[in-house]
Amino acid sequence: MAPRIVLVALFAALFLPSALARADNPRLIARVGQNDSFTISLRDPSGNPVTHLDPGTYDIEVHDLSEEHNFHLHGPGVDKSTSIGDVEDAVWTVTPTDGKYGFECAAHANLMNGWFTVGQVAPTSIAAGVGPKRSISLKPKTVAVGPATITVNDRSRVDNFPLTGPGVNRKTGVVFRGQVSWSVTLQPGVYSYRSDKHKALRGSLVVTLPS
Ligand SMILES: [Cu+2]
Repeated sequence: MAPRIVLVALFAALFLPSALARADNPRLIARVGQNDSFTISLRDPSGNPVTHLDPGTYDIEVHDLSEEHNFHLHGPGVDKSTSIGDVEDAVWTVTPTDGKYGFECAAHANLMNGWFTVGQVAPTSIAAGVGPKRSISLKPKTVAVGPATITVNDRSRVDNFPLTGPGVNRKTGVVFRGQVSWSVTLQPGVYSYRSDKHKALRGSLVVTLPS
């Protein structure tokens, strides 16, 4: 081989594989603190918010646009963060697997956050009940965001089980007795349940971001 070809081959061996691998990964765009606003997002190249991903390797283009905020992404096998106090652009290559992922600004996690699922995520089981006497219940009272199956045992002819909260508004009938199962997607926030006939029969369910 002529020396020049060897050099080109060597150069290609050193630099091309990573460049090519990077170009092949689907790209996502993370953005936080545009014009120092309290905004945070993770979007696909078309601009749609990421709600679900297939397992695999992704390049995340991170634009931390403010010194007040940062972008923290976490979930199974992934824990990446820009720093508060810096404006920075970065590309993170990450390989999420089945599970729930969250992102937030560490300084304002309650205001600036988001979440998505990757691959297969088993629904959280929640058991709820009303009656037979004047009682109402739901367990567990704190769960993480995502798919959930709520099984309601309605054992009362005089009370029902209504559940309301972000994206959910379901109820059993007052006279109805029996078991029903609701498939829902729980968002961060507080959900409440309260019998339509006896307002004292009530409680709440707290839904948290992925830990
Ligand atoms: Cu912030």
